[in-house]
Formats: sequence, C-alpha cells, structure tokens
Amino acid sequence: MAETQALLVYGALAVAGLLAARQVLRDRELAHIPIVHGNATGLLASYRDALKFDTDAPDLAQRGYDLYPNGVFRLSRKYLWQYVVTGKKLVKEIGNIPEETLSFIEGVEETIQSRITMGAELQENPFHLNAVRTSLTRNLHTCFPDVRDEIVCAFNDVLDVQGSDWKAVYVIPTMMNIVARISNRLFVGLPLCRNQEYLDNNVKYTIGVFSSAKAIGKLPPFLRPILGPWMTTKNQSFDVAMRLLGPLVADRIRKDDELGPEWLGRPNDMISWLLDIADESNRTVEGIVLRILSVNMAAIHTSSMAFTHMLYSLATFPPSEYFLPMRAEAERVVASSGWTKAALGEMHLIDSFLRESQRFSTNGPLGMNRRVMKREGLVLSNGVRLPYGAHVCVAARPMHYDPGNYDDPDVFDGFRFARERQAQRTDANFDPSKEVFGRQMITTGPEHLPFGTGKHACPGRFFAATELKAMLAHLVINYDVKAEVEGVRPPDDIFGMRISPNPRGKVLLRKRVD
Ligand code: HEM
Ligand SMILES: *[C@@H]1O[C@H](CO)[C@@H](O)[C@H](O)[C@H]1NC(C)=O
Ligand SMILES: *[C@@H]1O[C@H](CO)[C@@H](O)[C@H](O)[C@H]1NC(C)=O
Ligand SMILES: CC(=O)N[C@H]1CO[C@H](CO)[C@@H](O)[C@@H]1O
Repeated sequence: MAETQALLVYGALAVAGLLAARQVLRDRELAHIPIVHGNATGLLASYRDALKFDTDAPDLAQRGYDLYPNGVFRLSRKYLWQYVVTGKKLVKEIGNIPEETLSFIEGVEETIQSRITMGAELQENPFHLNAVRTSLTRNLHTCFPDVRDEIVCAFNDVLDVQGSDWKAVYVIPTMMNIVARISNRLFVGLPLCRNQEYLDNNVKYTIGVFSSAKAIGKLPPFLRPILGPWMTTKNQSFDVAMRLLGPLVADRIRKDDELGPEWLGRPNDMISWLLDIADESNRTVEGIVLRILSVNMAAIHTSSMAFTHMLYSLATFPPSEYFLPMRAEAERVVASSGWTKAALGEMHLIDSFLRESQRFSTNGPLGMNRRVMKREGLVLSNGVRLPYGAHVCVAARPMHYDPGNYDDPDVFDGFRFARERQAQRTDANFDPSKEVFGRQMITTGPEHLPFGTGKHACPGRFFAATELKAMLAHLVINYDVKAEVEGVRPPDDIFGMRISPNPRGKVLLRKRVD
C-alpha cells in the first residue's frame, strides 16, 4: 500500500517536473515579448498578477499600453499568457487577419466558453451571422415602424412611470427587459415578443451564459468539458424556448414547405431570415430555436449594458448640458421627418452622446479576443512572433483613453463627435460621402472598439444603433431623468475582461413635466 503511494507521489513529481521544464523552454521561446506586472515584484509576481487579474486588468492593461505603445506585451493569467496588442496599426492588423490564422471563434470560446454555454453547433455552422449581418440590417428601414411601436409600448409597460412623481428604477433589469422586447419584435414578432415568460427565458439565458462562463473559466481547462455542462442552464433555457417558440417555428416551416417561401403575409422577421438561408440539415425547429436564442444572447446583454452606461452618465449631468439639447434635437427632427430610420440619421447630438458613452465606458479593458491557429505561429508586421495557441487581444480601453486619439480623453464630452461633424460640414472642402463614414455610432476603427473592428466588427451594430438611438430619443422627449444621488454615477463592476455598469444602480424617472 505504502509502495503504491510512494510510486504515485514520484510519478506525480516526475510529471510536474516535465511540465515545469516544458514551461521554462516555452518561456524562453517567448522571451522577446515583455511581461507587464502589477505592483508585485520578485519571483512570484507573475502568480500574484494572475490571481489578481480579475480585479486589476484595467490597471495592468494601461501600464502595458504606456510601456509598450505600438507593440505587444503579455499579462499573466491563471491558465494562460494574455498577449495584448497596442497601437492603431497593429490593432487594425489584428482585425483583418483571417480565421484560419487568428481565430475569432476560439477567442469567443475563451471569453464565454461558448461550446459549453451555447452549443458547439453554433460555431460549426454560424448561418445566423448572415441573418444578422445582411437581412436584419437591410430590413431596418422597413421594420422601423415596428421598432418604434414596441419602444413606445415597452417603455409604458415596463417603466410604468405614472404622473409627475419621481420613481427610482433599477436600470439593468429594466433595460434588459425593454431591449429583449424590442429586439424580439424583429426576431419573432407579435404576440410572442410580449410574452413575459418567453422574454424572461431569453434574459435568463443571456445572464446564464455570462455567469456560467465566469464559473467554468475558473476551472483548469481540462476539467471544463467534464464539469462545464453541469454548470450551465443551457438545456433548461433551450427546453423553455422549444416549448414557447418551437410551435411557431414548426408552423412557419410547414407553411414554407406547403406554400413556398413567398406566401402572402409571410412575416418579415428573424425566423423567416433564418429559414431563407439555412441549409436543409439545419432547417429544423431545434436548429432555428437554438439560433434565435443565440441571437438574443448577442443582442440583449450588449445593448442593455450600453444603454445603462449611457443613462448612468446622462443622469449625473445638469439637464441643460446634454438632456435638454438632445430633447430639442429629437423634437425638431421628429417634427420635420417623423419617426423614421432616416430621421434618426439627423440626430447628431444623440448619436454623438451614445458614441461617447461607448468610448468612455468601454465594455472591458481588453477586447477582440483571438487565438493563434497556425503551427508556425503568427508574425506581425512589426516582426513580433506570436506562438501557436497564443491568446491574443487588443488594449481596447487604453486606445479609447489615448490623448493621441482624443482630446482630453479622461473627460466625458458627450457632444465631441457632433462638434466634429459640424466642423466638417462647415469646412469648405467638405465631402458628404466622407461624413457617412465619419465618427458616427456605427463607425468602428482602431481608436474606437466598442463593436470591435475589421472582419468581425459586430454585425448587429446597425440594428443596435437604430434601437438605442430611437430609445434615447423617446426617453428624452417623454421623461425627465436624474441621478439617485445628485451628480453621482454608480461605480462600474470590474471583473477580468469585463467592465459592466453597476448591477444595483438606479436612476430616477418621471413623466416629463413641462
Ligand atoms: C451596443 C450593442 C452591442 C455591442 C457593444 C456589441 C459588441 C460586439 C463585439 C465587441 C463583438 C466582437 C467583435 C470582435 O471581437 O472583433 C460583437 C460580435 C457580434 N455581435 Fe454584437 N454588439 C452589440 C449588439 C449586437 C446586436 C443587437 C446583435 C444581434 C442582433 C449582435 C450580434 C453580434 C454577433 C452575431 C457577433 C459575432 C460576429 C462574428 O462572429 O463575426 N450584436 N458584438
Ligand atoms: C499599484 O499601486 C498604485 C498606487 O499605489 C495603485 O493605484 C494601483 O491600483 C496598484 N495596481 C495594482 C495592480 O496593484
Ligand atoms: C443537455 O441536452 C443534451 C441534448 O439533449 C444532452 O445530450 C445533455 O446530456 C444535456 N446536458 C445536461 C447537463 O443535462
Ligand atoms: C443543429 C444542426 O442541425 N446543426 C447542423 C447544421 O449543419 C451542419 C452541416 O452543414 C451540421 O454539421 C450541424 O450539425
């Protein structure tokens, strides 16, 4: 018995020794990429940094950025080195490298454990991406009246602000509910988009993906596929979605089969767009339901967080600074152009405010997670070689706070982009075709990364911008807003790669009084 134990101990030591030796060799190979440490020094700094990554990532990212502008550095994380790329040229480069070399899918895998939390089949055949990128975006003009109608109803029902008394509202759950409803008006249509059980299921699934990814990410990688499936609520969410959405999808497949894809009254929604492009093997009730669930997950969390960040900021300023000018703009534009998608294009202050809020309150210190897929590694244009399997990302927040990219980057300047557009227009050499691609909410670039940039820049951003601008315009016209404690913004919630708005924060709302 004792002998077996001794054997086991020696065996384990031998394996540990081999692993350590391998690590040393690997580390030597990587020595050309500098490691950035927090305040800890000495032999154990790397381990201490890894343990503190979850709370210190913003600080570490900024340090690295200051030390290695236009370059690459490494941060120590529990189970991996995080390679961070800085500077406009290299960030742009990262955005355009093809999947076979630098994988977006494997990057998402690391951040949200997507194979376990959402399902491997989504990556194998991601046809829902095309439905978002192409059909949803193309239909925004046509579907805008539905978006507008749902905004009006959702604000009434969900906010339930009556009369002129101030009402304190928990912002995140409220916005999740509202955004889920508006989004699902275009995903599955009436009446299901108002079914509270259906909406709650999507919200619960969305939150569940992030929270279970957080828990699974704490496990060593080899345990993740074993324990991970028991740590998600994916199956429960899917079952509820099958019960509530399944019959509708089955009916639509049956009608398409019987009447062809052009039948009179065929709804113009995500179900149809998915059925239009799904190959035969995925044109099943399960396949479509799974994809609607995953589009919900991509749409709800991101958009409601963006709106929440924006609202927290807006509420801290005196109304005369931003709120009333945006109200005046929305009223003027709606009076002349009505509630249309085109009218939103004229709302430069509102667009600018949302864009500045996304710049200022970045989703995370780091972004655009990728993984190197080439055995021989990836050599960047500056000659730095990233090894096979390396976890790569860009220093998103530091790019947003670089004085080389923005004047007074530490100042929240809600109308900075509107002023730039105005200046551009009054310039004698003004080229209107350029303005379209100027600093609008939907425009990405290496200095503006809330939606990423390059090949995988968020395909839902055209919809997100339409939805969020229409929501903000509706809010400023119909409500008054103030902070719960005057001038105080609820502090952000920092965890690893994410900077989220405060989950327990409130703002005060009332029906507009003047
Ligand atoms: C303010 C709201 C939103 C933000 C901040 C946001 C942000 C992002 C980011 C940062 C990425 C990854 C970019 C990269 O790594 O290069 C992404 C990808 C994606 N987003 Fe969004 N998003 C938003 C809204 C939406 C909406 C409303 C939808 C769907 C209707 C959507 C669907 C997607 C999809 C499908 C991808 C994956 C793209 C791919 O695989 O190439 N997003 N989004
Ligand atoms: C390092 O120290 C500075 C100042 O003492 C502090 O602001 C910062 O948060 C610390 N960073 C880390 C990573 O511990
Ligand atoms: C989830 O559902 C799938 C497919 O029905 C099944 O194979 C898997 O075992 C389920 N996972 C859990 C943890 O119940
Ligand atoms: C859910 C589902 O049926 N997924 C299938 C979609 O089609 C691809 C091939 O085109 C299959 O590999 C998936 O299993």
